[in-house]
Order: sequence, then structure tokens, then C-alpha cells
Amino acid sequence: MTFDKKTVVYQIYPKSYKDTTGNGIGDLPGIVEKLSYLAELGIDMIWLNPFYPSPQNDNGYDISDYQAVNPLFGTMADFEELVAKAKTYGISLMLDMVLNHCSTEHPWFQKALAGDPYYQDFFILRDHPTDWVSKFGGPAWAPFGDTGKYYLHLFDKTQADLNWRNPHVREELFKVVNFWRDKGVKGFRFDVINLIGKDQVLEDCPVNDGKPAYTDKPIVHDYLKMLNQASFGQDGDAVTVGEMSSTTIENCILYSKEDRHELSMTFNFHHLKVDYQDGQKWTLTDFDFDQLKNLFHTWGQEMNQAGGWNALFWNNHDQPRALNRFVDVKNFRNQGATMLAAAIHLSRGTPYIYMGEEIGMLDPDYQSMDDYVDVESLNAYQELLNQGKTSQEAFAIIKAKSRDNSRTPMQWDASPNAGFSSAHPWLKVGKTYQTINVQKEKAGKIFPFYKKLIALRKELAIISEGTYKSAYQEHNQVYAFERQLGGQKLLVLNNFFAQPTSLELSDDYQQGRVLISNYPDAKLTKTLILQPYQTLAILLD
Ligand code: TEU
Repeated sequence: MTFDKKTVVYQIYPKSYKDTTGNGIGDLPGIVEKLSYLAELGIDMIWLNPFYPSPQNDNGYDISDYQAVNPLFGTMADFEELVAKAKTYGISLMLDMVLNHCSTEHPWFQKALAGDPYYQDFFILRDHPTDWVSKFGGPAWAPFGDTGKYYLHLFDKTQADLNWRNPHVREELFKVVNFWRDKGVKGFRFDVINLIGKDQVLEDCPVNDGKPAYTDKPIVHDYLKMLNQASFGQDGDAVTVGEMSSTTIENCILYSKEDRHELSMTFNFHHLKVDYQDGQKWTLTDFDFDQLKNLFHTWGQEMNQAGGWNALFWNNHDQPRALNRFVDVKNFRNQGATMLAAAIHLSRGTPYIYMGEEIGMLDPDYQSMDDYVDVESLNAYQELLNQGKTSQEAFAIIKAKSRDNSRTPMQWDASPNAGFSSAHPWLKVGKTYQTINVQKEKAGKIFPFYKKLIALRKELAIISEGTYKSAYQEHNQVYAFERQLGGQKLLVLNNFFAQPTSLELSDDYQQGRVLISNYPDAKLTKTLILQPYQTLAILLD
């Protein structure tokens, strides 16, 4: 048995979804309160970002206890209630497993620091640091107490990398997954899981900040097989997704191919780097459509041919809102949001919706650095200044690229704090909440369109199971693909620009039926006109 290919996952950043206690921080009971909303949307699974005890230096990705609920978010009883109530709506939970590193406040690290050799072997300690750079800036090594040694931290210095070579570490981490399985959790999202395999001997690597030295090492596949066997692999219908940092198709095929018994699917980020200048995040430039289109086609086709499976997404808690990146939101927010949605929901793979995407939420439009809280943004701002940028230039980059862009409170209605909380929220609400909110958008264009896309995936096996092939690959405005299942075909056309365009439709598709479009009365003529940001899917039975 394998996972259900009709699954649609909805990601919730618990800190920002709904606050029921009036402390300005979202909580688990807040999610329970919104289950009927999620059921109306039609999603099957909720991925929750970490809600475990944590000093919150990286918003919960620095875990100090893997098997408890941070009181900020509620209690274990609240979590159990969430699982039980969600089940009555046919919704299951996907938890975030941050197994590459733990907080330096975790007892394992504390015991190691206190001199216990058993726990020292839980971490990656060396006499001499390598030249690797932390993903949050600065060196990837920090002094390990006053021992004269250094510990590895690929992220913040309070996030110490765990030593997966040590079988005791693996055993502890597998226990964590099983603890949550026992609570009825059916899905797992494994944070930066392709970084867990570090070599015994670590060496300098001047290329790309050291990434090749620790990314996608062959041993990761072995560890994933062990993890699978020791935990979720026993469930049969588990849904697992690995977050793969700077990965390759070859590896993602291996991670997600069913007969390999590793994971159900993989996230990769190549398509969200098409607006990076020279591969650098902290730059400003327009997105490169050809690059985006070619990436989608290469990944879509190669994963298809080799039996791999993609997680499909535009947004998450680490990304600025896709609408701000890919769409002229001033003039075409509705059209752009629905086109982006169709471009992944009708494709081959499992779609993920990030909270607020279904109502077309935008970046918050902050006016000052004081509004930002994310450690990565604060470090990057300093680095940009150090590089000689003016504060205005640096701010413009943070504003476009900060992870806080997507972490702002969910916009429920036009009341103060967007109906998210009765108190001042931990992160400032986005500027547009009075016009863009759930209450308004339910009767708008975007929410109903998402609902329809999700329903279509349930109705038509060609969407959940069909093959993927590129179409109109040379078109300079349209990202198009064709799905096929048995004798059925589905052509999906997406105009990624604010200008209309046209293409020649083949005779058979002229006889097809419009399955969905974000413009009314689409006519299937030989020369087909696509309006700004139009999406059009044509079914051939
Ligand atoms: O993100 C992994 C990761 O590589 C990100 O740091 C990403 O490169 C960056 O955010 C883009 O600028 C995961 C989590 O999703 C992220 O929230 C955590 O901070 C990180 O791991 C460490 O656990």
C-alpha cells in the first residue's frame, strides 16, 4: 500500500494562524477552531511547523524537547484534541521533524557540554573547524564550551548538527517519530533531511560555501531506509516529504521512488531561485520565465519517467509570497493567484497550500527594519550593510526577500489584528488585511478556485495519477503541460504575463472540453487567445 495520490496538504505556521489565549501568538486550539474552514476548502492533511519546546531562536526549528508541546502553543491534550477533531473532518496531521540538528538547550547538548562523552558523540565535534559557511551567515562552527573543540552548526549557532553516524542518535530520533505516530500522526515533513549524512573526515570546501561537502551524501539514502523501516514505513499509508536543500533530480528520484522505501516525495527549491541574481538570495531582479518553465519541465518529466514524486508548492514559511514575486498584483491579483494555483494543482505530484495562499495574501509591506524578527533577515541586513549597501538599499532587499513575509498573521477578517488575535501580534499584520481576508475572499475569486482545483484532483484520476509531458515548450509566455491517463488527455495552459498572448490549438483539443479556467467563456478556437495570467485546462476524453 502506498500513500494516496489525491492528497492535498495545507501548511499552517501555528504561531500565526489563530490566537485563542490573547497573548499575540497563535496556538493549537486556534487551529481546532478553524478546522471547519479547512474542511470547506477540502484539504486532506495539515502540515504544522514545529510547536515543540524551543528557545525560538529560529522560530521553533531549534528544538529543546522533541516529545512535548511548547506551552506557548498549548498542551499535549490540545494536540490530542486537534488530532481527534481533525479526524472527524477526514483531515490528518503532518508534523515537522527537525532531525538534522537540535537546540543547544536540548539536554543532549547540555550533557555533552557538561563533559559526558556519550552525549558528546551525539554532535559533530572537531579540533579544527572547516571553512564551511552557516546558512544563516558566518562560520558553520562555534567553540564547544571551553574544551578547545568546535561543534558544527549548519544553521544558527544555537542549532547544533546531530551525528547520524552514531547509532544511538538514530535510535533516539526514530523514537521521536514513533512517539508522534502513536499519537495518530500520519504525515511527516523532514527538515533539511538531505544534510544528515556528514563524512567521517570533514574537509575544507571552498565551493558554494561548503555545500557539496555535506549535501546529498550517498549515506543519506541508507539513513532514510533505516528511518522508514523503524517508523512510518510500518504504516503503509504514511505521507512523508523530505525538505531537500540544494538537491538534484537524480537524488530526489532515489529519495521518492516507491520501491526504494525512503520517502513519499521531496521538496526542492530550484523553481524559487529564478529571481535570484547569480544564484544569490539577497539580490533584486525579475524572475526568469524561461528558467522557471524549463525547471518545471525537467523535474516534471524526469521524475515521471523514473517513478519519482514531487511535492508541488509556491509558498512556505521560508519564502516571500509567490504572488509578489511572479505576478503584477496591483492589476491582476485574482488572475495571477488562480493561474499560479492551477499551474501546480493540475500537475503531477502532491500540492501544498501555505496558509493565506488560498485567499491571495501578499507580503506585509513593512516600512521599517524594526518590524522584522527573523534571525536570517536580521543577519542578512547586517551583511548587506557590511558589503557597502546603503540602509535604503539593504532594506529594499530584506523587504522583498525576508522569510517574515509569509509568517505574518493569517488574515481572517477586517477587524483589528485581522481577527487573528485580541492582542498585539508577535509579528505585525500585513497592510492589506482590511481588503484581503477570509471573510471577503470566501465570496471572491481565489478561495472558490482553490476549492474547485482540490475537488477536481479528487474527481479525476488523470490529475492525481496521469503522466506529465511538456507542451508548447518554446512559447515565451506560456507554461504548458499535458497529462495523460489511458485514453484521456489534459492540456494545461498558463500565461505567466500581464500581456495577452496566443497559441495554435491542435484539432483534437479544439474538440475538447474546458475543465477549468480563471476567465469565463473560454472558446477553443484554432488560434487561442490567452488573457493576462489566464489559466485554461482542456480535457479530451
Ligand atoms: O529550511 C532549510 C533551508 O535551507 C532554509 O534555511 C532556506 O534555505 C532559507 O530559509 C531560504 O532563505 C528549514 C526550515 O524550513 C527553516 O525554517 C529553518 O530555519 C531551517 O530548516 C533550519 O531548521
